Amino acid sequence: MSPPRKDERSCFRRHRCIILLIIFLVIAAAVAVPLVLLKPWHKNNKNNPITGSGRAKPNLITPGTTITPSTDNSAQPNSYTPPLNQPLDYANGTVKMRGVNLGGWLVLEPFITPSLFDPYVKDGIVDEWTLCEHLGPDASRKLLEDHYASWVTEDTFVQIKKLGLNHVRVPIGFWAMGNLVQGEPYVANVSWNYLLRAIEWARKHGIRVMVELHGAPGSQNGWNHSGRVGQIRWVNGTDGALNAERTLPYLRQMATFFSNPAYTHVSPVMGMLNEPAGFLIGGEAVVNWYKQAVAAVRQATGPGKGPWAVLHDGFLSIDAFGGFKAQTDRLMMDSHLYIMFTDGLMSLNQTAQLKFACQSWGTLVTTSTKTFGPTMVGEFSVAVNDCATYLNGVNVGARWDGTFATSTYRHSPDSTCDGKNDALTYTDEYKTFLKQFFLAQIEAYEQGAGWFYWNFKTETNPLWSYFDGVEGGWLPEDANRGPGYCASMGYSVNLPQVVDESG
Ligand SMILES: *[C@@H]1O[C@H](CO)[C@@H](O)[C@H](O)[C@H]1NC(C)=O
Ligand SMILES: *[C@@H]1O[C@H](CO)[C@@H](O)[C@H](O)[C@H]1NC(C)=O
Ligand SMILES: *[C@@H]1O[C@H](CO)[C@@H](O)[C@H](O)[C@H]1NC(C)=O
Ligand SMILES: *[C@@H]1O[C@H](CO)[C@@H](O)[C@H](O)[C@H]1NC(C)=O
Ligand SMILES: CC(=O)N[C@H]1CO[C@H](CO)[C@@H](O)[C@@H]1O
Repeated sequence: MSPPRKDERSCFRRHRCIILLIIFLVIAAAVAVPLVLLKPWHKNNKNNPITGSGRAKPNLITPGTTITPSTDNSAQPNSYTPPLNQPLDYANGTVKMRGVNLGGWLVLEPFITPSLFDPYVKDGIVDEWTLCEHLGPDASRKLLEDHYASWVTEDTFVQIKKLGLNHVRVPIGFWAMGNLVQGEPYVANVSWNYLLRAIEWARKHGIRVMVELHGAPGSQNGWNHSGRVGQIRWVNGTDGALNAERTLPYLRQMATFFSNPAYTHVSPVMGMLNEPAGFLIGGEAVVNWYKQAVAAVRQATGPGKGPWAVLHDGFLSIDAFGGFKAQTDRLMMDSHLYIMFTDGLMSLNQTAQLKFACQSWGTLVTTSTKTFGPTMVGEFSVAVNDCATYLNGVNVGARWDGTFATSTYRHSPDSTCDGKNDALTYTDEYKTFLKQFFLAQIEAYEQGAGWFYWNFKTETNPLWSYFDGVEGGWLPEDANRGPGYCASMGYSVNLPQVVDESG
C-alpha cells in the first residue's frame, strides 16, 4: 500500500473537520435552544430596553432645540382618572395619585444604575458630584446625556399607562436650571430639556407629572441622591444660610414655569424639596425655610394659582407643621415610608410587617390628612431588606447581613444577602408576601392622596423596580385594584394613635 497522497490526507482532514463541526453544531443547538425557549435572563430584564438595564439607543436632543409644548391635553390614562384637561382636585380625594418615581434619571443614584458608577468605584466615586468632578465637564456631559436619552423613553410612559398608573414623580437637581457657583462640578442646564421632552410623552399618554427638587445647593441631607454625599451645607454650617437662600429662586423658577397654561394640565403639582434632614439639622429651621419657600412660590404664581406645592415632612412629626394651618393654598404633605432603614422594622416577622403597614402607616397618613391636609407617600417599596447593591451607598455594606459600616445590627445570626437581588430565586410564598405588602401599603396610602413607588425600574435590584415586580408577578398588572388587604384582615388604618414598633 502506498501511503495516501497528500490531497487524500487533507481530504480526510476536511471530512473530519466537517464531522466535528456538525457535532459541535448539534451540541450548541442542544444547549442554546432550551436556553432561548426558557429565556432565563428575561425575568432579570437585563436586555429589555423598557423594563431593564438594557437601554434603548440614546435618542439625543440636538443642542439648541426648543421643546415646544403640545396644546393637546385630551389624553386620559385610564377610566378612573380624568383626562388632563379636566381638573383633578387633590383635596377632593376621589381620584388617588398612583404613580412611580423616575428616579436615578436626572439625579443619579448608584443603587439604581450601578453601571454608571462601577468603572469608577476604584477611584472613590460615590455620587454625581464626585463622578462629574472625576470625569470633567465634557466626559460627564457625554455620559449623562447618553443616560438621560436612554433610561427614560416614550415606552416608559406607554408602560406606566398600561399598568393603570396615572402620575410620575420626577426628581431633578438644581443644576438642571443652571446658575452654578464656582466649584460645583455638575452638568448645568442639560437635563431640563430631557425633562421637557418627557413631559410631552407624559402628556401624550395622559400621565400627570410631579417635578420635584431632589438636590438643593449644599445638599439638604448629605445623601448621595441629593447629588453629594457628606456634610449638610444647606441651612446647616457656614454656607448653610446662603445655600438655603440660593434654593428659593430655583423653586420660583419651577413654579412660574409650571404655572404657564401650557403646563398646568400636565404638571399640576410640584415638589419643593426632597428629604431635608430635619432630624439632623433641626426641625424648626427646616419648617421655617419651608415657610419662606411656600411664600416665595405663591408670590411667583399669585395666591390660588400655580401648581400644588408638596412638602416632604423632613422626617418630622406632622405636629411640626402646625404653623401651616393658616396657609393652606394647595399644599400637600409627603412622607417616605420604608422598612429597611430601621432595624426594629426589619426585625419584625412578615405578619407583623403587614399589620404595621396597615395600622401604623395607615394611621400616620390618616392623621396627617386630618390635621394638615392632603397627604401622599412619595416614596415606598416592598423591600424588607437592605441588600440591594449600593443601596446604603457605594461599598458600605448592609444591615441585613451584618456588614453595614455604621451599625452592628444583623437580621439573624445566619442571614445573608445571597440571592436577595435575584428575582429568579424568589419562591411563590415570598412573592405572595411581597404582593400583600404592596397591597397593604397602597391601601394605607390611599387613606390620603395616594402614592409613588420608588422606583419605576432599576438595573439590578428587583425589589425596587415596579416593572420587575409586575414581570415577576408580585406587583399588580393594574394598579386600580379591588377590595383592600387591610380591610380583609381586619387591620384598622385609622387607630387613635400611630403604633410604633420600630423599637
Ligand atoms: C370630587 O370630584 C368628583 C369628580 O372627580 C366629583 O364627582 C365629586 O362630586 C367631588 N366631590 C367633592 C366632595 O367635591
Ligand atoms: C444655564 O442657564 C441659565 C439660564 O437659565 C444661564 O444663566 C446660565 O448661564 C446657563 N449655564 C450654563 C453653564 O450654560
Ligand atoms: C453641619 O455643619 C457643620 C459645620 O460645617 C458640620 O461639621 C456638620 O457635620 C454638619 N452637620 C451635618 C449633619 O452634616
Ligand atoms: C410574629 O410576631 C408577632 C409579634 O410581633 C407574634 O405575636 C407572632 O406570633 C409572630 N408570628 C410568627 C408566625 O412568628
Ligand atoms: C452614603 C449615602 O448617601 N447613602 C445613601 C445613598 O442613597 C441610598 C438610596 O436612597 C440611601 O439609602 C443611602 O443612605
